Amino acid sequence: MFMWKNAVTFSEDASISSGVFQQSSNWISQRLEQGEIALVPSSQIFYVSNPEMAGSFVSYSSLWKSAGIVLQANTTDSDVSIVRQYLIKMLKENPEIKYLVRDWVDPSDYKIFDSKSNDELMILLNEEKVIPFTLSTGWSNKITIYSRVVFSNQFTYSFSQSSSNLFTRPGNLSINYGSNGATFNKLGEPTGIYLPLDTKLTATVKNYFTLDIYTDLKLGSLQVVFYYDKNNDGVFSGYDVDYVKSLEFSSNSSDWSNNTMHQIYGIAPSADDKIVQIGFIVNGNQTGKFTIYNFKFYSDLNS
Ligand SMILES: [Ca+2]
Repeated sequence: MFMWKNAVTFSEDASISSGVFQQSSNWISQRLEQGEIALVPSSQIFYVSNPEMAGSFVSYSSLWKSAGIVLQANTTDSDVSIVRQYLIKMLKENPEIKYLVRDWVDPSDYKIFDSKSNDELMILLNEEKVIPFTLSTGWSNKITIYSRVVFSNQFTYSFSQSSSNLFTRPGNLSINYGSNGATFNKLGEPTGIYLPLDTKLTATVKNYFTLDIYTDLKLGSLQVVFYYDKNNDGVFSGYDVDYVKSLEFSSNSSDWSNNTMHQIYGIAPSADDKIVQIGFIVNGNQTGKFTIYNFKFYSDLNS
């Protein structure tokens, strides 16, 4: 009874027709199997239409509290990014999560989803249903229901120790390996580490990666290069036979800031041929230190 009363109060405060929540709640309730849950902005409001589903709706607005961050007008981007990281971790580590509901009006939601963080949140969510509504003020908005996309970690490469696999350009580049990754001195020319893969990666499915970096370079860019094996001999056979596709990250586009550990995220370009090598090349003519750590590669094998 208590839950019911709270929920009704909430919907009146939000000035939103409770119909959209009811519709969302019904849609999800019809699709959740035993033991599966949906992350919703406020679980109380979702119980109203389907009280028998109590326990299947879990509020993620409490993430703010878990992250120790108070949501207020001057909440900083880095605060929001911490909360997003909590949500990402939650999505990655809890297979029972089937859906996530985004309320485009709810302030705790708005901050999390509107942030420009370069991270994997949106690749983990697949849009299933959009329910538009109009507020009493005349503003139109919507509720979006996402399903959780299940990615599996294909491999993690820590770069914490030397390996006979790795090679560099230029060839005599000195690298320090440690528990926090590989650090090399960027020369006045493109400087890179290359990782030929023991296990070839399928590029026809949806793939993404994360990589931790640390640098004192103010200018320059990091190119993550994927090498595709067109002639299918298991190695990169040169540009005239095989081909490459790359992603570029730079301090200019806020992909990193100096002297702080930063995680970059990117979607590996899809292709018909397998990925047989990955290169990490720092471009620009500035010299300085560049550290790469924990390259993690994920695939949605069902895509
Ligand atoms: Ca080849």
